[in-house]
Amino acid sequence: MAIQDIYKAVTSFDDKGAEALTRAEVEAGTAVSAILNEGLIAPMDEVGKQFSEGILFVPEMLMAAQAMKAGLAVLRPLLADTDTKPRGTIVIGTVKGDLHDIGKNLVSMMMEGAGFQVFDLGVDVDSEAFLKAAKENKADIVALSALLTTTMPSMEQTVASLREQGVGVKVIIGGAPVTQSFADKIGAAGYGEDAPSAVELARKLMAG
Ligand code: B1M
Repeated sequence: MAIQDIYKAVTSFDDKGAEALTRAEVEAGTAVSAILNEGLIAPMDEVGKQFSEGILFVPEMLMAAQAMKAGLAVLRPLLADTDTKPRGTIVIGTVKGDLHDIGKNLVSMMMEGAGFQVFDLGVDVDSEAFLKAAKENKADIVALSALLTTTMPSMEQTVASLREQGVGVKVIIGGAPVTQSFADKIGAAGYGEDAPSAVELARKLMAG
């Protein structure tokens, strides 16, 4: 039994295995941070890379994310007791008027897998709710998803509202109809084409 077995369980979409192996590794006394970084986060980086290269597709990414989450559920209560600090805090949601959540959930899970603390507000989230959650949770990043051209203006409204209220968070956006030029136009800090690039972007923004 080794951390590499957890890594393999995630990359082979085995949620029961990921959970059982994570539990066994914890019981064996392995450092929680090592299990998290090498057993659960590292395989998601690999899955994200293979997705970008066209080797894996959305269903596989979702299955790997589920396996990662099964392992993460074992670690979550222990993380607060260790020196494992989250990489940053993210408030995420699908914007007002929009009920699509598969891509947003994927981004949310990958962010969690990458070591961020994630507050997922769900779908049809208005700018006030993003504002409130960003303040309450001292978010570093607010992540907005939209799948409809008709709901893209909700992104603009949310960016404007966060700016008007002086909440010093960085806003990142994504979703099928969204583009980098739209992100530039509305003053978002960045655009992620897919879940792995959203994670990469969030990491860069946290690095300054
Ligand atoms: Co809807 N729908 N839908 N739909 N739906 C689309 C988006 C559409 C393109 C279909 C079409 O006409 N070809 C079209 C939008 C047209 C447009 O505006 N340009 C459309 C429409 C019109 C509608 C309704 C209006 C239909 C109707 O009722 N007449 C309605 C709207 C409801 C509403 O939201 N108010 C509607 C409803 C639905 C369902 C409820 C049936 C269902 C959603 C179920 C759910 O999400 N729980 C649904 C679905 C499934 C789709 C399609 C088929 C698939 C979307 C999806 O989940 N893709 C979609 C057509 C399509 O895309 N092929 C369609 C998989 C997902 C993993 O990809 O969400 O793009 P995606 O996420 C990607 C990236 O975009 C990115 O990362 C993910 C991958 O790594 N990403 C981010 C997403 N969010 C990000 C945030 C980031 C960064 C990256 O940073 C913050």
